[in-house]
Amino acid sequence: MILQPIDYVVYAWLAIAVLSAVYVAFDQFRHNPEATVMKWGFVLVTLYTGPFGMLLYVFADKEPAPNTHEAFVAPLWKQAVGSTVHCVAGDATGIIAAAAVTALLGLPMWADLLVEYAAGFLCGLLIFQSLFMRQMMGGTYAENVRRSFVPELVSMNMMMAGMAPVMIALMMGRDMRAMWPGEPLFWFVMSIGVTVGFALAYPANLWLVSRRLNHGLMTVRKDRSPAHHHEAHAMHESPGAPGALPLVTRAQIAAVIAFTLLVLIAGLSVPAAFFNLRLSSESVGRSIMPPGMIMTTTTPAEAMRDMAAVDPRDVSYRAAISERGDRTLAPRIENGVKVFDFESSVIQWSILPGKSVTAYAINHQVPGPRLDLVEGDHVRIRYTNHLPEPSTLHWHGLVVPNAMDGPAFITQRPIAPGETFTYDFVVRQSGTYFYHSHAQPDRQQALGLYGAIIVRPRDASAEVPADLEYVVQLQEWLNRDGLTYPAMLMEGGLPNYFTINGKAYPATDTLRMRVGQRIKFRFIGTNNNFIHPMHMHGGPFTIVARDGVTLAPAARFEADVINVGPGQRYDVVWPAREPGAWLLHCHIPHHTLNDNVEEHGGGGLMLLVIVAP
Ligand SMILES: [Cu+2]
Repeated sequence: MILQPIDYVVYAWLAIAVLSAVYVAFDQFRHNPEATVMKWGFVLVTLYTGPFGMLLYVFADKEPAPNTHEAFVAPLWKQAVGSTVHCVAGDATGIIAAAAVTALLGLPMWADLLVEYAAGFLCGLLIFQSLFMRQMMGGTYAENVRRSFVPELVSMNMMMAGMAPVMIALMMGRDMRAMWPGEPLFWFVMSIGVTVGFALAYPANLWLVSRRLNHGLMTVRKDRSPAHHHEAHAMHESPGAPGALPLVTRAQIAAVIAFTLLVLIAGLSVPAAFFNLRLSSESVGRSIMPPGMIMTTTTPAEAMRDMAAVDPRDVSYRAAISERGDRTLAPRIENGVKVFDFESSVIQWSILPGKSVTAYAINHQVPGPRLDLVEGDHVRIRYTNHLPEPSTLHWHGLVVPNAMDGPAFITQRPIAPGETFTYDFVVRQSGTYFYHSHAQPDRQQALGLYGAIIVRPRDASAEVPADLEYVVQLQEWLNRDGLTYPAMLMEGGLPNYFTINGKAYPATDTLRMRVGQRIKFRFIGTNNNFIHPMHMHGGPFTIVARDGVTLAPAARFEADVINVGPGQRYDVVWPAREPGAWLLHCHIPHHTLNDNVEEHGGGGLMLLVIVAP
C-alpha cells in the first residue's frame, strides 16, 4: 500500500535490485569465468545495492570477450572492487540479518548496532573472506580465518562506519516504518546503507589489495587449474616466498586499524548526538511523524506514538462524501433505561469533496452520534473500543458518579482494544454538553472522538425558545501527503484544516430561515487547541447559556463574536433581520481556509445562513 510518496521510489528500487541480481546471477553462472565464491559475492552485493552492484559487475568483472578475463580483471581498481565485493557480501549479509532479528526482538537501536557489527564481522570473516582466501591461497580453513582477520576488521569498520549513520538517520527520521522488517521501506534503507558502506569500504580495500593483504578477482577456467592475475598468481605459486609477503609493516597495519576504528566510532557516535538510540522498532511501532516535529536524543517513544499519523491500513470503514456526523442516535429502552451502543474505529472521513482524513470515530461518524436526552434520563452507554489503542469516554460538564467520569487511570482502567465498558448514570442537568475521549485526548479527541449531548429541561418552558436550532462542533485537523496527524500546539502539529460538524466550508451545512425567525446556535468547544472567535454577520446574537447553564434574563447579553475555547459551550439566539446570505465564521482568518486555500470565499470554520424575505 502506498502511504507516502517515497513508497513509489521504494517499490521501484526493490524491483530494480531484484532484477539486477537476477541478471548478475544468470550472467555470472552462465558466462563468466569467475571463482564461485566471488560469483555469489556479486549476486548478493547486487541484490543489496541494485544497479550499483550491476554496474560494478559489468565494468570490473564481466568478461568482455572470450579468454580476456585474466587481463580484464588485472587493474588494481578492479581487484579492489572484487575485494570489497567479497567483504561486503559477508558483512552486509550479517548486518541485514542481525538488523531484522534485533528489530523483531524489539531491541533498542544502540543494541541493534552492536549486534549488527558482531554479526557482520563474523559473517564476513567466517564465510566470504575465509572461503575466498582459501580459494586463492589454499591451506586450511583455520589458517585462512587467521589470514582474513586484519582485512576483515579493516573492511568491516569502514562498512559499518558508512552503513550505521545511514540506517540511523533514515530509520529514526520521520518515517519509522523503516525500523520494521515487515515494511518494504526497511529493505530500501538497508539497500542505501549497504551502498554507502560499500563506498567507504572501497578505499580501505584498495589499500589492502595494493599491500597484498587481501585479494580481489580471479579467473577460473573449467579446463585449467585456477589462473590468477599476476600478483595473486605469484603468491599462489610460492606462498611464503618473500615476493608474496604483504608489502606492509606492523606499524602501518596498526595505524590503519586505528584509523578505521576512529571512523567507525565517528559513524556511530555522530548520529547518537541527533537521534534517540534507546528507541526500538517495538516502542515506536511503524510511526510516521509529522513534518516539522522536533525529535531530539531525549524524545521518548510515547511522544512519538502520540503525534504519529493514523495508519491508513487500520481503516475499517470508508464514509461516503455525503455522510454527515452528529446524527442523533435512537436509544434502546431496557427497563426504562436509555441504552446506547458506541463503537470506536478508524475510518476514512470526507471533510471536503476530494479531501479525506483518517479519523478516530464513534459509530463511523465525525462528530460521534448525538445523544438527545431529557433531564432525569437514566442512560447506559456501552462503549466498545476498536481503535488500535486504549480509550475511554468522559461526559463533559455532567454530574455523574465518579466511576463513570472516564479519565483514564484516574477513575478507570483504559478500555483495551476489543474491550467494552458500560457507562451508566442519571442525567441531572439540562443544556448543551458533549462527550470526548479522556485517554490521550490530545490525540484521540483531535482525531474525532467526541460528540454532542443535548439535554432538554424536564419543564419544556425552561428552554430558551427559538424557531430553529443548530449545533456547532469545532475541530482542527492536520493532514499532509494523505496522512492524518492529531493537530496539536506542538512544533509540526499545527492544523491546516478546520471543520464544523466534521465538514470544512464549502462542505459545511447551509442553513435556511426567513426574516423574523430566530435560530439558536449551540456552540461546543470540541476543538483541542485554539480559541475560535465565532462571528455572525447580519447583526448581533444574544448569549443565553454558557457551559450548559441558562443565564438569567438579566445576565444575557448581545454580541456578534463569542470566543469558543476548548471545552466551552455557548447557546446564542440570532434573529434574522435582513434577507440574504449571512456568514457564521471563526474570526481567525487562517481558520477559514482549507490548507491555506480559499474556496468560494473561504473554507474551514464557516457556514452560510440563507435568509429568505
Ligand atoms: Cu478559529
